[in-house]
Amino acid sequence: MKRFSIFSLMLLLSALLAGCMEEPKLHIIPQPAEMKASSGHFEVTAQTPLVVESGSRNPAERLVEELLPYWGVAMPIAEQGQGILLRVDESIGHKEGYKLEVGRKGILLTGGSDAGLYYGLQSLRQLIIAHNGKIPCGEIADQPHFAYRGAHLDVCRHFFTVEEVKRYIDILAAHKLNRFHWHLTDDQGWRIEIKAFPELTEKGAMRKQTVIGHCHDPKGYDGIPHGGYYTQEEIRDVVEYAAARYITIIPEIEMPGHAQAALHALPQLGCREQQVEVWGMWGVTPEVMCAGKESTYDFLEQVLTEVVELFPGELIHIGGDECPKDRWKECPHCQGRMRELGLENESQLQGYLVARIEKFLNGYGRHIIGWDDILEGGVTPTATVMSWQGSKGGIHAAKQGNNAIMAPMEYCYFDFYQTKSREGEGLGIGGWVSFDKVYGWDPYEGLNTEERKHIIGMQCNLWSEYITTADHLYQMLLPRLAALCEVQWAYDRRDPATVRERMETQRRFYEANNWPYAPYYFEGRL
Ligand code: TNX
Repeated sequence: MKRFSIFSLMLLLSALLAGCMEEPKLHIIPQPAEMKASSGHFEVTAQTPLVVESGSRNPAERLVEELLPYWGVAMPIAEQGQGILLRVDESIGHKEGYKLEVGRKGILLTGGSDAGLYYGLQSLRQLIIAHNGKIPCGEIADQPHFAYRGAHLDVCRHFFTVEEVKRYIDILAAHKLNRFHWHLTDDQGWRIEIKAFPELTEKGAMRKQTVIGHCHDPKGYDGIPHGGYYTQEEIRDVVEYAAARYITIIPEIEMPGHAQAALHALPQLGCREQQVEVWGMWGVTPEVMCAGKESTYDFLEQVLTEVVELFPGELIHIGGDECPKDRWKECPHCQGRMRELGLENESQLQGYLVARIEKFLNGYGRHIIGWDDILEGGVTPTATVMSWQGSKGGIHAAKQGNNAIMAPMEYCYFDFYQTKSREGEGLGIGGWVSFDKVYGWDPYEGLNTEERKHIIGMQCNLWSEYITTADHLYQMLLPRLAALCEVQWAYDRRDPATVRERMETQRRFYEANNWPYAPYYFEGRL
C-alpha cells in the first residue's frame, strides 16, 4: 500500500512538473519572427497603466480604445510608473518591428517607431483576449517581411458608409496591414466629391437600378436607385483615422476605362459625347474616356489635383484596367492624337495617357500604381504594376525592373467563393479562393533573388458587385485576411502545422471584437 502510494505520488509529481514545463502557447496572427515563453505570467487588467516612456501617445490611445468593449472601461495612460512600458528605440532595426518582453512584474514593449509600438500592442491585444489578461512570461521579437501589406475595397459597385469603412480599416490594422486601397470611381458610381466638378457626385454617384442575379445570367433590373459618396471632409476624416492606425490610403481614380459614371455626369469626357447611364450592369462597358481630346487631360489633372490634396500618401492608383478601344477606333480626336504622336495602335494611346498622368503626378512628388493591363501600352520604369490577371503581370514588371504588387485573382480575389461546393455562400462572382489556398501561396514563385526585390508586397481585392451589406463584406474578408496577413507579414515563417489551432484562437478574437466572419474554414469546408 505504502509502496503504491509513493509510486502514485511520483507519477502525480512528474505529471505536474510536465504540466508546468510545457510551454504556454502564444497564438498570434500573423506569426511573430521569434517567440520564447517561460514560466509565470503577468496579469494585465483594465487598471494596468500604459506607461508611455517615449514615442507618441497614439499607439497607447488606440489600444485603450480597441480594448474598451472588452474591459468595459478605459485603461489608464501614464507617463511613469509600472505596468506596460512603451519605448521607441531605433536599435530595434526595423521601423515596424517591436520587441515585447513579459516579466512577472510588468511588460516592456520596445518599438522601432510608433508604428512598431502599435504592432506590438496589436500582438498584446490578441494575448490579452486569448489568456484573459494573464500573459505568459516570455519574449517576442517581430518584424514584417513585406513593406506593402494591403487590402482593397470597392465602394462603387456597392456603397459602404464612413463607419463601415472605418470598421474595415480596424480589421486591417489588427492584422498588421499598412495599406488600404480605396477604389473610389467606376462605371456604377463616382464616390468622391470633387469641388471643380460637382456634377460627378450630383449626377454620377447614383444609379437608377441594378441588375438582378449574376451578370452572365441577368434576371432583369431591380428598379431601386443605389448610390452614395464621400464629401472631402469625410475623406479627410477617414485618411486621418487610417493614419492613426499606421495605414496609408491609396485612392484609386479609374481611367480611361471603368468611367461610365463620370461620362454620365460629364458626357463631353466621352468620344461621342452622348448621354450614358450610370451603369446598372456588371462587367466591362465600351463607354470610356476619350484619350484624344485635350479637355480629358485637363479634367483628369483637375481631379487629381484635389485627390493629392486629400491623400498624403506617395502612391496614387490610376486604374488602367479593362479599357475597350472600340470608341477610340472610331474617334477623330483619338485617331488624330495617334497620328500626331506617331502611335501605331490604341494600346499605345493608352500608354501615352498613363505616362502623361504619371508625369503630372510626379510633379506633386507622387508615383502611380496601375493594374497590370497598363503593361500593354508600355510603362515607364517608375510605375508600380498591380498584378491581378494571375502573377504574370507582376513577374513581367519585376523582370523589367518595375516595382510590383501581387494581387493575382486565384489567391487574392476575396470576392471569389470561399468553398469549392459554394453551398450556403449566396450568389458570388465566381472562382474559388479558400483560406488554405491563400495560406499556401508563394508570391515569389517564378522570380530570382534580384527580381524578388521588386515585389514590394501584396493585397487582397474585394470587389462588391455581389456584396450588398457590410456584414457580408466582413465575412468575405474574414477569416481569409488572417491567411493573407501571414503571407504579408510572416512569409518566411508560416506554419501550416499550427495554423488551424492558432485560427481557433483568432476566431475567439473576432468574436470578442464582434467582427462577422465566414464559418466555412472553421467547419472544415474547403
Ligand atoms: C475585374 S480586377 C475587375 C473589376 C471587377 C473584378 C471582379 C480589375 C482590375 N478589374 O472591375 O470588379 O474583376 O472580380
